[in-house]
Amino acid sequence: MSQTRILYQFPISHYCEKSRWQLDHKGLPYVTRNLLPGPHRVRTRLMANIDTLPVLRDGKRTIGDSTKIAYYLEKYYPHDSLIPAAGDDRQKVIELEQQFDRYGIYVRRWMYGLVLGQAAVMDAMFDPFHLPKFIKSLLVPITERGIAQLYGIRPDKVAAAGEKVLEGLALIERHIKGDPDRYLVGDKLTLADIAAASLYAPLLAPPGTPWDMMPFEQQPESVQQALQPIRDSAAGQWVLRRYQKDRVRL
Ligand SMILES: N[C@@H](CCC(=O)N[C@@H](CS)C(=O)NCC(=O)O)C(=O)O
Repeated sequence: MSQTRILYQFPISHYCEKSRWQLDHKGLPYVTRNLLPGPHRVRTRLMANIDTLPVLRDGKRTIGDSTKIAYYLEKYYPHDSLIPAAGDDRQKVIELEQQFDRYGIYVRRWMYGLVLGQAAVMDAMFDPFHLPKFIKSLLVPITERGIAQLYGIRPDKVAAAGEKVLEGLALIERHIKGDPDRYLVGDKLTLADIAAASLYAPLLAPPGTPWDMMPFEQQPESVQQALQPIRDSAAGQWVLRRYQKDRVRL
C-alpha cells in the first residue's frame, strides 16, 4: 500500500504540511512527490481537477484539497481519529478547521510579504529538485513574480493580512485559555489543532519543518521584530509545543 499512497506536494506549503501531519499521526505510510510550482497545475488538473496542492493518491482514489483529504482519511482510516464522533466537540473541531484554513491564506500572504525576495525562500522551494544552477536562476524570478501575483503580495493587502494573522492567534489563545499545553477542543489532539499548528507553522519555523531552513536568528532585524511578538505569545508557544509533543513523523 505504501507504494501506492502518494502525497503530491510543495514541501514548503503549509497546507501540504497539514496533510503530512495527519498521515503521520495515523501511521499511514506514504511517499511524497514534489511538483514544480507552475507546471504543477497540469498534474493537479489531470488528477483532481484543481489548481492547488496537496493532492493525495491512495491506491485507485485521488483526493485534492487538504480538507477533503482530512475527511477522506478519517472515513477510510478511522483509527487514531482526529474528529470527535458526535456532539458539540465534533462541531467545534469542524468549525475551527475551516476557520484556520482561511487564516492559512493570510499567514501565507503576510509571511511572503516579510520574506519574499530572500534567497532562502527560493532555496527551500527549489532545493528538493536538485536543478542545475542555470535552470534555477531562470525559474527564481518567474516564481517570485508568480507568487506575488497569485497570493496578492502588495503592501496594502499584506498589512491587512497581518491583522487577520493576529485574529487567528487570538482565536487559538481563547480556546487554549492562554495555556500552551492545552488542546483547542477537549483533551487530545484533533484536526483543529493540526490545522491551526501547521497553518501557523511558517511563522514559528518549528525544528524539523521545511521552514527551519529560514531560522529566526538569521532573519533581518525588521523580520525578527515582526515575528518576535508572535514567538512570545501563548499562541506562538502553543504552535511550538504542538510540534514538540504531537508532531510524530513516520
Ligand atoms: N484549500 C486548499 C489550499 C491549498 C493551497 O492554497 N495550496 C497552495 C500552496 S500553499 C498551492 O498549491 N498554490 C498553487 C496554485 O494556486 O497554483 C487546501 O486546503 O488544500
